[in-house]
Amino acid sequence: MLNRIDLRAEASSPEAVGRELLPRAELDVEAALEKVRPICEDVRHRGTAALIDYARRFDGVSLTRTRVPAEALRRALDELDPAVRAALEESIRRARLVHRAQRREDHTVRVVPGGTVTERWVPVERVGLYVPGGQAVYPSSVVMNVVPAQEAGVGSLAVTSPPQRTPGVEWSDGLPHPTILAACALLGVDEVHAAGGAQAIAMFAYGTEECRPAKLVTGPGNVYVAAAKRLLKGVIGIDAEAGPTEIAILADASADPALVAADLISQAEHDELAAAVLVTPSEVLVEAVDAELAHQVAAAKHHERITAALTGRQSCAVLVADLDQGLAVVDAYAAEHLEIHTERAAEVAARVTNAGAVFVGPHAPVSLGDYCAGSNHVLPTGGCACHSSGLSVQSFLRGIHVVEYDRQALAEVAAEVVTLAEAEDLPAHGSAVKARFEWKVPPRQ
Ligand code: HSO
Ligand code: ZN
Repeated sequence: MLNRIDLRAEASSPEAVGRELLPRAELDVEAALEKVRPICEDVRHRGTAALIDYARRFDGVSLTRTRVPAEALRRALDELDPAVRAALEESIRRARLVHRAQRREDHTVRVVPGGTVTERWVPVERVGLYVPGGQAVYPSSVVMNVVPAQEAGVGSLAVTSPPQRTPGVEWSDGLPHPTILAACALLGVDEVHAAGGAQAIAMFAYGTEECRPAKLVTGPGNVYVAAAKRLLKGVIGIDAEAGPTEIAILADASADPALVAADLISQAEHDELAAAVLVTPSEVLVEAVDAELAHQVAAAKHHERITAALTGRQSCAVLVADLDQGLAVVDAYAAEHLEIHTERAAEVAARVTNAGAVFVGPHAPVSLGDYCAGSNHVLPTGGCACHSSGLSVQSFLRGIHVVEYDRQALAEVAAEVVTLAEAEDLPAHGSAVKARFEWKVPPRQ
């Protein structure tokens, strides 16, 4: 089922296996830019009226406002299935444990006597969190966005998610999915908007009558959301342009093919463009996983979507000469999620340098991380794990350097500042320091 790529004859140095080695799904954000530009401009000028028009056009619902009434949030929580509520509560509890530990303390370094630099960690004042709708409903993404923002101390939080019709729940017509509303209520988020796609990002960037502009927007979305983030990056801060989800599995002959197949399928379930990549030195394992896939995919609820993802060019089984080469390949690929199914998995995992999150051994599937490990599931895709991290408390903080020098401490380093300023041909920089000491304004001619 998976395309085969045989790298056994290739060199295994990281330079030799570049980022482009394995194919990735093509996500044409550039093409989407032209479509989203007029939408964003429209929201900028017409605010809520534009959002209402797009909700009719793209979501097929008629709204009178975007802000979800408090009563709807309360009702969604009241009507939430108790088992789902308990599971969300556990997910929140674990996520809080991990994210609370990410908080940063301010700290002061005494550089010289009389000269200090303090790093002050300050939360972003207002944040907009995007929760996708579409093929699936993601209350878990509410948790993964809101918990780190709250733990960072963000004062003002707004969630947005596309308006929709939920069969059997008429009161929520035109609102985000009731489970999304319930998750917001559970987390104490009281500002929720019914807006999706590029127009929702524009709402956060420019603000509307109902939604004060935010300073930062986070959360995954489709290609139009990614395009709007790219377009509005100067107006509002963004976390990342999320692409289709990816799972890579580094496995040896000790791996259980049924578990490997189940985990590949679990992420292929998201999207036809999702990538499932198996990297292994064992041909026997590749055969066994393929047999398992054929069997398990047929029984899966979303088998069409899964088949499209697993047979797409972005998914493959990669044969490597040994685990060293396997590590070089997965590092070059820099997957959003990387599972290690090998002997001494923790030792192998410790050698990985590029991955959004690493899942070690047979009892840590990606699905655990998607919901209840305590880790965050908003992770870098498309190879961005080689330079970026997943969402965390840090994503919602800024470190501000506060510089305090007394006269003596400044005097002691004045010559160096002047020398460097002159070396850069910026003498006014040096003059600003000299002005504190002997320097006088040259007399008028
Ligand atoms: N695997 C997705 C997150 C998710 N899975 C949400 C299920 N619900 C991207 O990391
Ligand atoms: Zn998932």
